[in-house]
Amino acid sequence: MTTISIAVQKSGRLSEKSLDLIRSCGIDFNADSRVLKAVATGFPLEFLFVRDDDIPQYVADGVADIGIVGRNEYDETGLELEVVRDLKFASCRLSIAVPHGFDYKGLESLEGKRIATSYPRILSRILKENGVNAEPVVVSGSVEITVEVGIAEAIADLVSTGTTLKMNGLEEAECIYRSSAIMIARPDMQEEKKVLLNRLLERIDAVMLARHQKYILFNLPEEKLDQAAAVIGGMKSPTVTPLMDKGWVSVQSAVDEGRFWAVFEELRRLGAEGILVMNIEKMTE
Ligand code: PRT
Ligand code: ZN
Repeated sequence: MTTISIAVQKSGRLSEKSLDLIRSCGIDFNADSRVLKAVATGFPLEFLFVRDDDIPQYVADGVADIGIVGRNEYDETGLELEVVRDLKFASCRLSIAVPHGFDYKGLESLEGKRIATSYPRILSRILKENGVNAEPVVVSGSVEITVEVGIAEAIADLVSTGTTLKMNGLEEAECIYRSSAIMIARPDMQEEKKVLLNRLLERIDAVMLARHQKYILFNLPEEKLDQAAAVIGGMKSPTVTPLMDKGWVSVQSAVDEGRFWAVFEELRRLGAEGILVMNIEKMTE
């Protein structure tokens, strides 16, 4: 039987969320065997637990068919694989940070300066696109101390909350690149494996779509139905059921999470009662 293999980070910022996503697709594995390899239950999939830096190369070499990795790690390798999904977790930005007192006015302020980074390929590309000549100083960790110790005048490092920069006396000057976890795949996968990948992607899409929606159920005076439907908007028309109470209906619909509170308040204003809100586990368009 054909199986596909997926490389995921063994331990780090991507691990839990990668595995949660796969578990939400009805695929699990025996946690005890999480050494290097594990065989999934519920889907013909094999896991490979490795360091994130190695994932793009493993996929390129065919050691794994697909992988979950930060876009930053993938872009930094310069490999050309297929990016099949943006999974939208582990979001971060690559930012230029400078010490207090550095008069930063844009990338041109970096002309002739040394910039410490773990992402020299991405940084060089952006500097080049902006016509700035600066010298990337490659360090593999603790980028934020390089200014203090005098090996660089500025840094380009990943930021999520900004706390690390502040703690090291640096100011975030400009975001130059955005990243989140992506799923990469070998471009030359066999047909049978492509079929499996598409089945997996269909499940991932259903989970990801559901994560951004809430299911809402409420009672409403029937005469307000058209207005309520306009407020909800959404993918399809809401389900409406008559109630025993004459002139009242029960309405159900999915609502975009980002608009949820605005919709909620507007429905209250229209006279909605007994509003029930539920998380959606899986969903298709
Ligand atoms: O051991 P292995 O090599 O597998 O893991 P790793 O240590 O290389 O990677 P890991 O687990 O730290 O990060 C994996 C991926 O998570 C990265 O490649 C990014 O795509 C993503 N990610 C998201 C981050 C961050 N947020 C992040 N904040 N990666 C690193 N950081 C670091 C950053 O380098 C800085 O040191 O966190 C610090 C800044 O955080 P804030 O919150 O203080 O701004
Ligand atoms: Zn790493």
